[in-house]
Amino acid sequence: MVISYKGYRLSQRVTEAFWKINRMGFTVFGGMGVFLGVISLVILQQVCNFVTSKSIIPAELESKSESVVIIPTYNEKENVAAIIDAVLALPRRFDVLVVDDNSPDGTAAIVKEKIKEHPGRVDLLERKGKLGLGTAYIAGFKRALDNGYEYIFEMDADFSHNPQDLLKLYDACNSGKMDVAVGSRYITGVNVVNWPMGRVLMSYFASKYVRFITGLKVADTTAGFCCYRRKVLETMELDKIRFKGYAFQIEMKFTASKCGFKVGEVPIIFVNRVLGTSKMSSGIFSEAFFGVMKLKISSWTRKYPKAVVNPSDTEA
Ligand SMILES: Nc1nc2c(ncn2[C@@H]2O[C@H](COP(=O)(O)OP(=O)(O)O)[C@@H](O)[C@H]2O)c(=O)[nH]1
Ligand SMILES: [Mg+2]
Repeated sequence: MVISYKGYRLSQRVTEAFWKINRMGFTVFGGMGVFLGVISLVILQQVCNFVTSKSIIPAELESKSESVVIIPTYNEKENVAAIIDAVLALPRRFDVLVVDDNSPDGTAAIVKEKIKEHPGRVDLLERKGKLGLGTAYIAGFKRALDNGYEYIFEMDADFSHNPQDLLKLYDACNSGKMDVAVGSRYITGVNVVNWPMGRVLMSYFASKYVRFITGLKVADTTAGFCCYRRKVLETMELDKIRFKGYAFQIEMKFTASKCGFKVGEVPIIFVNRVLGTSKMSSGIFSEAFFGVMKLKISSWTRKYPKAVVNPSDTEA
């Protein structure tokens, strides 16, 4: 058991020494040992108070994170600092990787400030211009794999996705129930807040259409709030992913499922952005409409790499 205090964690060695001294005290002094244990806890608390006031290495820098949240941005200066802060404040450690497409509003400069504030926890991948959401994620996935992360998340910058739900997505994958956990708006009715009715209906029926054509057993196929286990992205041949907008999200889930991975859904509530503007265009909708048919047709001949089943995964 690791002892933490005010967000700081005692090193494994100090913790072990503390428990050993307490056990010895109990063995040697019997009931008196309990009293000594309480006294030593009080002393430990005072020491921690002193050390934290002098500042030692924070717990967040002590160990490397296994989770990274990729946030693609294009003109998100109103949201980017707040969304990074919200992710870093979660009770479990998630690092952040922003993929910015040279946003004219200076989003990248804000991220650079955050990197200085939180060294080792925030990263920025800068691209030359607006190249689309799909390629931004592919570039982000590659960097996340290179950096050794085990759980790799997709999330928008605009607070449509609640950072607290990252914990639910993490649990779904970490428990072994899913290899891809999709934050789903449509698994329990329609959980979309403040979108114009036309957009809700479009998104809902688009998901039904995708399900009908592809046979994918996912209610929210265009969702952009997901957790991928590392092995999924390693297996999927990322360079073969072709689409850029909503079709990209569909292609990712379809390909993961064709490779034999468990793609499941976790209910979330999606809230329309309050700050900044949407970057989605009508071209992205038509890409999705025809792209789905292309995906299905090409799947008849394509050989998908198969998921390697790890014996420890089947036990969970
Ligand atoms: N890097 C990058 N990010 C993008 C691009 N297009 C959209 N985004 C980001 O992708 C996320 C989702 O886009 P958004 O405009 O909110 O789409 P909507 O929620 O469907 O209206 C936001 O964080 C955007 O800043 C792009 O071409 N490149
Ligand atoms: Mg949005």
